[in-house]
Amino acid sequence: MAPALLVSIDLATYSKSTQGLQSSALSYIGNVFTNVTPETVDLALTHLQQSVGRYANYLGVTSLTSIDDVISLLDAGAAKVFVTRSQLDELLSRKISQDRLVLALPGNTKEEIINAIGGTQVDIYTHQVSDLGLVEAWLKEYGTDRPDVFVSFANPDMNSVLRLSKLAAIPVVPAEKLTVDPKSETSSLSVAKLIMANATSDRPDGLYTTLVTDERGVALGLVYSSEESVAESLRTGRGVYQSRKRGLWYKGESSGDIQELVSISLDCDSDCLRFVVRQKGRGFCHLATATCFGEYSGLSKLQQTLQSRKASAPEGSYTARLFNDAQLLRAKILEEATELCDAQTKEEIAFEAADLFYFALTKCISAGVSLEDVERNLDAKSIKVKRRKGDAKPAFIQFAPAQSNGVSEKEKVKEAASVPKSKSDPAGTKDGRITMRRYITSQETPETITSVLQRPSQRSNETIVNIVNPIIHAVKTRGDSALLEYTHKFDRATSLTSPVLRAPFPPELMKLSPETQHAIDVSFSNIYKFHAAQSEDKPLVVETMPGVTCTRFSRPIERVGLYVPGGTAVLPSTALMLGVPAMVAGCKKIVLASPPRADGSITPEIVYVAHKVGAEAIVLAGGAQAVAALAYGTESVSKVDKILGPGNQFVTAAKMIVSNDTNAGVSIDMPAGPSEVLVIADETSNPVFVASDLLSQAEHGVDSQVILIAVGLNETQLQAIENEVHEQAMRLPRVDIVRGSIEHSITLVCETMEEAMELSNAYAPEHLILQVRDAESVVESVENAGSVFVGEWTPESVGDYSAGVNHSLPTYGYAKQYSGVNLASYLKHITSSNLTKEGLRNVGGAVMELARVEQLEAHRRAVSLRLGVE
Ligand SMILES: *[C@@H]1O[C@H](CO)[C@@H](O)[C@H](O)[C@H]1NC(C)=O
Ligand SMILES: *[C@@H]1O[C@H](CO)[C@@H](O)[C@H](O)[C@H]1NC(C)=O
Ligand SMILES: *[C@@H]1O[C@H](CO)[C@@H](O)[C@H](O)[C@H]1NC(C)=O
Ligand SMILES: *[C@@H]1O[C@H](CO)[C@@H](O)[C@H](O)[C@H]1NC(C)=O
Ligand SMILES: *[C@@H]1O[C@H](CO)[C@@H](O)[C@H](O)[C@H]1NC(C)=O
Ligand SMILES: CC(=O)N[C@H]1CO[C@H](CO)[C@@H](O)[C@@H]1O
Repeated sequence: MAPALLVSIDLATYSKSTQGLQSSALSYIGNVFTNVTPETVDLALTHLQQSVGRYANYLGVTSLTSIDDVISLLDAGAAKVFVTRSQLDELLSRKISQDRLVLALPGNTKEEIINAIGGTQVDIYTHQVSDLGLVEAWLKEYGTDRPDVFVSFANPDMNSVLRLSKLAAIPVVPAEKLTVDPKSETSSLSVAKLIMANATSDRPDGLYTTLVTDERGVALGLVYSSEESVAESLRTGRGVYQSRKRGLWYKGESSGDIQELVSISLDCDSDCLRFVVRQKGRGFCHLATATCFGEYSGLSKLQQTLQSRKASAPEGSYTARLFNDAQLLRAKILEEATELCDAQTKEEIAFEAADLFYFALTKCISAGVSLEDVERNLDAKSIKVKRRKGDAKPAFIQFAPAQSNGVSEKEKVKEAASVPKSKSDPAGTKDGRITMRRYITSQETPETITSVLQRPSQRSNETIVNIVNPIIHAVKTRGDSALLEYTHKFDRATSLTSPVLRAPFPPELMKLSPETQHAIDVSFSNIYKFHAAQSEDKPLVVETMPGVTCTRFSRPIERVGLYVPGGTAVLPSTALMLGVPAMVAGCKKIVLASPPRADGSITPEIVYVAHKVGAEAIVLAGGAQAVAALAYGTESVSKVDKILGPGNQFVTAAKMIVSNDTNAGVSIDMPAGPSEVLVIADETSNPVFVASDLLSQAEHGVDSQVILIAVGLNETQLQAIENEVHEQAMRLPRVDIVRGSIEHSITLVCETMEEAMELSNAYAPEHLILQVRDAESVVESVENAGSVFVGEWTPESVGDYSAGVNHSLPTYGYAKQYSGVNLASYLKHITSSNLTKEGLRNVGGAVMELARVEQLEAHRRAVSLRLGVE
């Protein structure tokens, strides 16, 4: 947008007043011209620094000014610099945009003008014009489709300036010749008249449509102006308009909601004015809202809220804490910045960026910096011409190891795989078919087979630990309030006011269809039976020597916390698998934790299970924050002694961390990873069943891995299974997730059952399905597996839900060291010994000898004194 008028000032004069032009009414026009000599370059740089973003600076330099100085001036924020022809050529060759340059003509003869114009598209400045007719003729000839033409006058009188204004030339007029006082003597030029010289009205009443905005450009309302009201506005420095009924309208004169004028400008075709103002009082609208289109939204609204909180924050409010606790604010900004870096989906990124803006703006407002200041700064940076290198400071490079966005190449693949695939994504497909990669073991090296059996890489735990640690710390130190904050944030359950739902649970929170309730009851009863059978009805008693009785008896772990994940699936079965054994074991206090839905509620199935297993409470939280609450306790969450249950990587990391903290005094069930299944099939297997088992695991999540070991199958038989996988997958509602997990899933073709079991034991699957001849006998060679499903009539899903075995199983190869959740997971075994005098005599000699060898004399004497020997 070409300016209507440049106010020419003498830098030396204006720089004497510290405020420069800012205190002058002329700043409302927003365009200043000043001459810079090689001697005043520094002065000009200072001037730019103070005014950039407030008004546009046009600078005229002399032929002696160096190119480097011109570039520095542009870099410091000069809107345009008026230069000589040779400077222009040099600057263009240095890749300075011609939009930032104006060619100053050496003279004003016809030849000089024509020569200068020849072929160039750069703006023109013609200096000290005295022959107005010549310039006028020339402007008319060129029409309006030409670069901007700036004109200064040998004798700037109202008539000359207006004549060129009307031809859309841009007059450059010395400040001392201009006036904003309509009553001043006639030798001065009225700024209002000059601005309005080229304005047009498309209205019968001749008024000018006027848009009023705030400094951020948010529309406050629509009004009308006349040349008179514009003049009054400039004179008073306030928003003054023309009311269609009441004449001149000094906005806020009666209500007190006045406006400080910031700038006045015309739109591209000069038929609409824009007033930028600082609104005072309650707002622009007569309804006392910020704008005539309602209240502010977005960043403007946030700024308004923070500013009012700063003025009078409710005591104890979070914002007040942030204003008063610089350390907390610093930590939040760093935390949110990290979370933004780690965000992946559009929703996550918007969510995290909003959080970061919130804390960043809090920092600004607390220091008296406004959004307007920030945006001025952005604008100033946007017109820099020297490139910033943009590298990160060394202290921050460590947060982004090796690759960009802090994610290593390997992790990138993994992260990408965590996003459900779209229909058009080739992931997991080959020639349009959903298919697992196939390896024939006899044709591959053992190293290849080992490497394809690797689980998909987990995101390095350091990253996760760095995210999880502050969460645990916050919940540990701030209890409920931190727990709620994270739940509001991560689960969007912003309406939640208490993090705990206590028993007895209201019946309306566990309303289920009769079918669902029956299914849960059946599963409950089977799981109960199987786990009750695992209990030892009487202690183990062994007399190891005459009179030496050793006993082992069990006691339930008193307080257990059961984590039931939320997320993409509703998991009442997990609540059953964790809760029933706890109940059978006789744990005194059972607490469930599960992330609430966005409305703050918990699925009724889980509440019902909690009720059936006699849980004391449900903690309405998920993730690391729930684990921390269970481990340390909060005002309303009871501390527990052991935390069990599956979860995502954050839950897993949090469990590892709290179990490692001796102050927490809490243990965990086992390390966990994404779910997995390994199916062994031979020629007796039914391809339909095999494919269905593979897919029932693949639909858990894109992280899941499924493996097929095909024993002695020929091409026809392999094809049959692959066809089924593709066809059944395509009919699944969760086909997009299936594609993601199939992408890192494989088929191994081998010759013998022995080889198949060797591969399976090396992999140590969470679920092992044996669809082979005489499956029962194969179980004997199972060394490592979470749970085994024997024969073609035993799909994995029965174990997942209702058969009775638990489904909380070791994944990620941990089946080599750990058992799945079982009754023993909820028990401690205590031993006791009880000797008769006779017994001590029998065993005493051995004790005394070993105590002597270990030089623990008091140990020895505890026996010798009792036996009266030396
Ligand atoms: C992180 O990895 C290290 C080394 O691989 C391991 O010792 C540690 O237990 C892991 N920590 C967590 C929280 O998974
Ligand atoms: C466990 O605690 C020790 C000592 O506090 C620490 O060095 C170690 O890194 C911790 N391990 C995990 C997995 O957090
Ligand atoms: C694969 O084996 C089946 C059953 O023994 C047989 O019917 C089929 O012809 C074989 N296919 C090939 C390609 O050898
Ligand atoms: C689950 O429970 C059973 C029986 O309680 C237990 O033996 C096993 O270790 C756990 N995992 C499996 C394989 O079901
Ligand atoms: C020790 O065991 C014996 C036999 O098992 C029993 O008679 C006796 O009461 C026990 N003594 C104590 C102190 O428990
Ligand atoms: C009233 C008037 O002179 N309007 C002119 C203002 O300038 C534009 C070009 O920028 C012309 O198109 C108008 O005719």
